[in-house]
Amino acid sequence: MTRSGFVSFVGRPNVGKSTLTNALIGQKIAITSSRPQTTRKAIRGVLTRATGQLVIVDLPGVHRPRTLLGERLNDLVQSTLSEVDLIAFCTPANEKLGPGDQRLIEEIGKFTKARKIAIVTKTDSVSKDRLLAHLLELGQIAQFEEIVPVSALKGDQLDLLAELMIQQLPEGPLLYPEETITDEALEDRICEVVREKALERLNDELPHSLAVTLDEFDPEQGKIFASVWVERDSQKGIVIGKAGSMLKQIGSEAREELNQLLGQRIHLSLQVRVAKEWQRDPKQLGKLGF
Ligand SMILES: Nc1nc2c(ncn2[C@@H]2O[C@H](COP(=O)(O)OP(=O)(O)OP(=O)(O)O)[C@@H](O)[C@H]2O)c(=O)[nH]1
Ligand SMILES: [Mg+2]
Repeated sequence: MTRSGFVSFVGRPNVGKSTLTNALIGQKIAITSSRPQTTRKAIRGVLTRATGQLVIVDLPGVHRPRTLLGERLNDLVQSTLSEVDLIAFCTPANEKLGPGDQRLIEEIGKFTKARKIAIVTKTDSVSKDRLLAHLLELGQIAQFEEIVPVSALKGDQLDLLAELMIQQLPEGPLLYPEETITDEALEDRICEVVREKALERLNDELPHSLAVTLDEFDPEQGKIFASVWVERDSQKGIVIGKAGSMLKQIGSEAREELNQLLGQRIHLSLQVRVAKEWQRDPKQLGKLGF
């Protein structure tokens, strides 16, 4: 008999949830970056093993919302947590457990239907002693079925984590065909690749102000037309850069990855557009897919 069900990864922004999702699935399905608040939707990855099937739901990092977008993302986290079988609280080994973690652990406790485990991420970035102290402290502040230290970067303990998570699931048949890795639409993945490249290139508040939409995708011709949205006119110039240099760089990095994703040489055309204060405007949010 196999086990199957859903686990969601929750934690503060930037703790490595999406990197871990990709490492477990063995393919990049979620974009990642060194900037907090990279993930903006629930991304599902499917992991099938002899013992069962685990659907990983990677979520946006939980933070105090300062915009309508932030509120919507927190709502998304709440509604997802009410549906999953297992909640995996993620906390990085190289940061002290703080009030943000404490609050989140309390929040998670409200979802009584789900079992809870803790994942300590980025173990490669600390000494053994520090990791041990972190694990002990975590064990003291809350009750988890398991506490698993991992490094997505080094691939440490990933097999063990996958198996432990499956063991927490109810018995049941596979939910997706065995070869499935994600149910993300190709169109959405394309937009996310472009956003990822822009995120790492841009500074200050700009990463938060970015959104990407697809205007046209012609797989036969290998042509992609996408829009990079910013919130203010002044940001438009920054994204375009001197004589278009910034946008060119973002475009060429995105194209390289899209060539691989689509398995063909593609032509990518990016346009920078302004959606005034879109993170706070319900109408604009709707237009951008939130
Ligand atoms: N050293 C180290 N860094 C890691 C590891 N996993 C993730 N990171 C880095 O941590 C940063 C954040 O990673 P993400 O996976 O985007 O984090 P996230 O939790 O999904 O962030 P949000 O989507 O903003 O909530 C990136 O710079 C990653 O390269 C790891 O195992 N070791
Ligand atoms: Mg993420």
